Amino acid sequence: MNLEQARREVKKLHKIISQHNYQYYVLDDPEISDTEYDKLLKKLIEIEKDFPILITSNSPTQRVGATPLAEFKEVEHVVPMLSLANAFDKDEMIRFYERIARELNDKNLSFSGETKLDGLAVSIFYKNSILETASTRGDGFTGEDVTQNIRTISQIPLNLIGKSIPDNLEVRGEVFITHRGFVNLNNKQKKQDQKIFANPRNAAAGSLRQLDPKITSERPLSFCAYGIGDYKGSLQLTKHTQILNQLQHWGLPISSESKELKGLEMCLEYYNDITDKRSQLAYDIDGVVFKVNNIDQQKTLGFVSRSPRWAIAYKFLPSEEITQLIDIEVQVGRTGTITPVARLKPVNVAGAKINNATLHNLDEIKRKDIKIGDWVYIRRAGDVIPEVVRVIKEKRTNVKEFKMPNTCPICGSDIKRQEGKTAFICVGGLSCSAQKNQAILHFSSRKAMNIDGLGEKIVIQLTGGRMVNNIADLFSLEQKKLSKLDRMGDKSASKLIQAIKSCRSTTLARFIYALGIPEVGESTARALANHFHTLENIQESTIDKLESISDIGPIVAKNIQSFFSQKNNIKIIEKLLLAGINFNNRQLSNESSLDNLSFVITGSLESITREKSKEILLSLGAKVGSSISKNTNYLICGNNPGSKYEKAIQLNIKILDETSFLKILKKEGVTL
Ligand code: 9MJ
Repeated sequence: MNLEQARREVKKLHKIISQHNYQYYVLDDPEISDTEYDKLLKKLIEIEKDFPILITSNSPTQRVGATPLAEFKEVEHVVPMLSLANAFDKDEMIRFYERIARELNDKNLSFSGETKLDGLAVSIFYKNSILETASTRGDGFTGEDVTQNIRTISQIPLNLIGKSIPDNLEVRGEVFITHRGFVNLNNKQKKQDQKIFANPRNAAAGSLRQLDPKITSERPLSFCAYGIGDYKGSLQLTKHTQILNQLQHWGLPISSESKELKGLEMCLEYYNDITDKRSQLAYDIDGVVFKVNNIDQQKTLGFVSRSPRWAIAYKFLPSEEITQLIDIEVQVGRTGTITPVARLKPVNVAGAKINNATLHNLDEIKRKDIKIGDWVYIRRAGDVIPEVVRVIKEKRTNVKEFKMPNTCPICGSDIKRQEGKTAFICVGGLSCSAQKNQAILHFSSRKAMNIDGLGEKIVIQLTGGRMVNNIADLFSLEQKKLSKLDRMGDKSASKLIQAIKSCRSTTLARFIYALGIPEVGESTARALANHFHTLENIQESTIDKLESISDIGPIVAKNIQSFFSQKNNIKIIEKLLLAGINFNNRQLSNESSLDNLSFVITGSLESITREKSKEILLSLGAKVGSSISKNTNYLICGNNPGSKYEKAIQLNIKILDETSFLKILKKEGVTL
C-alpha cells in the first residue's frame, strides 16, 4: 500500500467507524458485532503504524492519545453560555408562559420540552465536521479548554456524519454520569482506596476536570446535546426541535425524552409525566426545560443579563429528609458575618451525605423556632447549601435554646449586631484569622484568581504560621518553605507557586471580584470593569458615578468607595500590582467600549444572525432592546428592515448598516 492508497483507506475507515459509532451510541442499534468493530479499528491502527503521518486528532484511535496537561487553558465563549431562568412552582411556570404569550401575541405557543440533566454544560466546536475544541461553561463568558478530555467520551463523535453540516458548528450539551456508571465508579474508587464521589454530578465534574485524559477516559462519562451556539454556514431550520433532530442526524446523542409541546396545558402535562418517570430514568435530572420552539420567536424575545428569555427550567421540588440537630455552632465569614450552622446527625439527602446545614442568621432561627436537639427537615437543592426547612415539634423532647455568643470563637473579638441589620459581625476585621483565611480563599477561588491547589487546609497553615498575612503575601511565598507544610511535598509546592505566578495575568473583572468587596459579586465586578475600564478609574470613582451603573445601588456604591478609601486596602492593592498582577481583558484596552449603550436590531444581517449580534453586544456591556425609544443609541439595520427603521428616523436615532456594525465589533476585539 502506498501513501495515497493508505490515505484513502484511512478516510474510508474514519467514515465507516463514525457511522458505526452513530448506530451504537446514538441510535442504540448496532449494525455490526463488537468483534467486527474491533477489526475495523485494528485495521486502522495498522495503517497508522505504517504511515504515522496519517494519524490525526480526529482518528478514533486517538481518543486517549494526549499527554497530561499542566493546567487548563481559559477560553472565551464567542456566544456566551447563558444559564436558564428557573421556575420553582406551577404559578411561576404559568407566569412565564403568559408573559411570553402576551409579548409574542401568540396564545398557542409551541415549545421544545426537555429533561434537565444534572451534569456539566459544555461547548464542543466542530470545524469542517471535525471536533476541534471543547470547553466547560465556566462563568458563562470564559470556560476551561477540556478538548482532550471530551475526546475520550466515546458517545461524542470526533467526526460528524451526514449532510449540510455548517463549516463552523458549536454544539452545546451536558456531560453527565448515569446511576449505574456512578455506582460502578465509586466501587472502583473504593477498591483502589480513592476518593468516593458524593453524587453523579460531582463525579462528572471531577472526571472532566482531570489534567490527565487517561484518567478521564476511565470514567463512565455520557453526553447529551441540547442546542447549538455559534455557527457559520447555512442552517435552514426554523424550530428548536428540528435543530435537535438535525444534531442527532449529524451523529450527536440527544435526549429521547424531548418532545414538541403545544400550549400551556401540554407543558404542564409534560412536567407531570417526567416527574412520574424521574425515578425510572437512568440518570439524574433536576427539572424540565421548556424552550420556545420557533427560532424567530426566540430571537424576538432575546436575552436578559444571564439567561435567554425564551426558555425556563421548571425545577423539581428539592429533596427533603429528617434528622436530628445535635448542636449549633457559628462560622465567621469573609466579611466577619457570623452564620449559625446546624451540626446534624449525618443524613443522606438526594445522594449526598449531609452533616451540616446553614441556619442563615439568628432571626431565621427564631422565626423557624429551631432549638438544639430538635428533629428537623433538611432540604438540599442541587448545588445549594443544605438548609433546615422546619422543626418537627411533635418529636421535641429535650431541647436547648441557642444563644448567639458575645465573642468570636476564632479571635475572641466582640460580636456585634449592626444597626438595622439582621447579621451579627465579628469586629476583629482582618486580625480575625477566620476572616483572613476566608478572604484568601475567596481571592484564590475559581471565579476569582483561580489559584489551583490553595485549599482551606493549606491557607490555615499559611496564616497560622504567619507566612501569609494578607492576599498580597501569597506572591512572595517561597517554594522551599511551602514544601515543609503538612500535605505538601516539593511537587505540590512547585505546582502551587506556578499557579500563583500564572494567576497574575487576569481580567479586571476577576480581580475586582477577588478583592472581596462586601456585596460585590461577579456580575457587579464585571459591570465595574466594563464601565470604568481601569482599576484607577474604579478606585477614584465617586458614589454618584458608581450609582449611575444600573447594577449598583447606594449600599454597594458605598461599600466600593469605602473599600478603596481604606489605607490598608490601598497598600495591599499596590503590593498586588507590584507583584505583577496585570489585566488583559478586551474592554480594558479599548476606550470606546459599548458599555451601557443601547442598541436595537432590525432586518436581516448577512454575516451574522441577529441573535448572535445580540449576544455579542450584551457580552460587551451594551443593552439590546426590542423596540426603538428616545433612549436607543443605535439602530443596527440589515436588509428588509421593519417599522423600527422609520421610527428611528423620526426620533433621530443613529443608524448603523451591517458594515459599520461589524467595524465596531472588530474594534472591540470580536472576530466572527
Ligand atoms: C440540560 N441541562 O439538560 C439546557 N439543559 O439550554 C437542557 N440545559 C440549556 N437545555 C440553554 N436540556 C441553556 C441551557
